[in-house]
Amino acid sequence: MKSKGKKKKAIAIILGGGRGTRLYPLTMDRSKPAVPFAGKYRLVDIPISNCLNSGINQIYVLTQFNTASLHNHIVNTYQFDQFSGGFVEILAAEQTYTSESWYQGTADAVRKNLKHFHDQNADYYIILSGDQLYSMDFRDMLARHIETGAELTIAAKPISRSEATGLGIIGADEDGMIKSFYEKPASDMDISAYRVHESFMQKELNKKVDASNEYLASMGIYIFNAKAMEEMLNNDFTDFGKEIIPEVIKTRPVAAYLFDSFWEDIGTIKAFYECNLNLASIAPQFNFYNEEMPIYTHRRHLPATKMNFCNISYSLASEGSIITNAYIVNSIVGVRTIIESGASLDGVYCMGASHYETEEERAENARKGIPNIGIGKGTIIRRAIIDQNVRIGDGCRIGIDDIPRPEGDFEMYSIHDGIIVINKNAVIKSGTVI
Ligand code: ADQ
Ligand code: ADP
Repeated sequence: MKSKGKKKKAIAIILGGGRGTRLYPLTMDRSKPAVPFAGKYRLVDIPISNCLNSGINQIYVLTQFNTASLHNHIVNTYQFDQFSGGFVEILAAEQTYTSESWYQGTADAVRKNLKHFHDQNADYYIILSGDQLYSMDFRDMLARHIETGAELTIAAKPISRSEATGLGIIGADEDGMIKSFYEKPASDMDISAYRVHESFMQKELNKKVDASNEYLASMGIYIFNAKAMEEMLNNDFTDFGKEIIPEVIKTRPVAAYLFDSFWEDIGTIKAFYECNLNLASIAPQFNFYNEEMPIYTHRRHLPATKMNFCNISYSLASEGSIITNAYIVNSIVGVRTIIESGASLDGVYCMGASHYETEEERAENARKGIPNIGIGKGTIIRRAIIDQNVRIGDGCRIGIDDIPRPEGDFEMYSIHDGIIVINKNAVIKSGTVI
């Protein structure tokens, strides 16, 4: 029998975050991939689900430190049968905040783990960001990577000039081969030389170029030929966007893969907050209801949410919650959230709780004078993120009164871009005004 040769193999490497300063304080006690998202998911569920939906089941998650919540989530959620060869493995730089051996950047994180990847004997490495919301079949991107003969393919989203500032801008020729690249141009910089080729846009997306789509942004999603990537990392460069890409396009074939569906970087408090709340709107930009591209998460075996005398609209309620006589609008109620009578939420992402308190624990809380986990009676909250296991007492007013709210990190909460973030496990006494 004639051999067909070795089947080509791709493995995925998810960049799980640097020091996590942009999502602080959500990353104070946990690594970024474990940040709760959309009421019942964790951020890492998005890239992992995209991989699984694309037939890729060998997945590494690179993170600075492996927190219990990330470990539990991965171990409890992603289980593969022994014949599939599938795994999701966390590769953490260090367990502590003070170590010098932290990953210095995205390329450094990949380089420090090359041995693990090399041992997999893969043909392609798919590098993904850990803080983006999108749904993509990486097989399409891989097909383009193979068709163009590129050593590196970068997923590219057509954007307007005003969107270009925080992103890597790609200059491609009429065949979509990348000839220039500029990481995060200032808003007043002239980038007209990077304007997308009319014929490339027409051929790939069957669209005309106009002001809304005239530049191509790197989505931070890369497919490398395995051997080429190992060569490209054989230096001291620490970052893909800042150093590796601008360098390799000078000498190697690098292609752009156009992606024109919803894609959003959610790596800042503001973007994270807005993206979450958008999911609760009437016509969300991201479709969680697509059965062909499901987003997977931990099966918790929780009861359905109970609602008594509630007025709830433009909101999502995750399983296992108990909501009594509450007014909730433009909000997400995360798993196991207890909301007491008379509470009112507007523009709130409430992440919920990791467990229910027992009767004994609640009696103990009463003795100590601390609120139970959840949101107390008559408390009103607007424009806030409530992290997990937070105890908010009765009659609190958060984000309601016309008072000065300086930005910054405080003992129990932070304020970033006008969004109040109540820290994980925080205790907010009855009557507190923030
Ligand atoms: P940024 O997202 O700004 O730009 P970066 O901060 O390098 O780039 O983060 C990329 C991903 O890697 C993120 O998911 C981040 O959490 C993770 N990451 C960062 N440092 C890490 C580290 N030390 N260890 C592990 N993971 C780490 C990039 C590209 C741009 C592109 C945007 C698209 O550089 O060209 O336009 O992504 O969002
Ligand atoms: P989820 O299962 O909803 O994703 P987490 O992974 O954050 O939530 O946490 C669930 C875990 O919380 C449980 O598996 C359990 O180990 C832990 N847990 C249970 N009771 C407590 C408790 N009293 N305090 C802290 N953590 C608890």
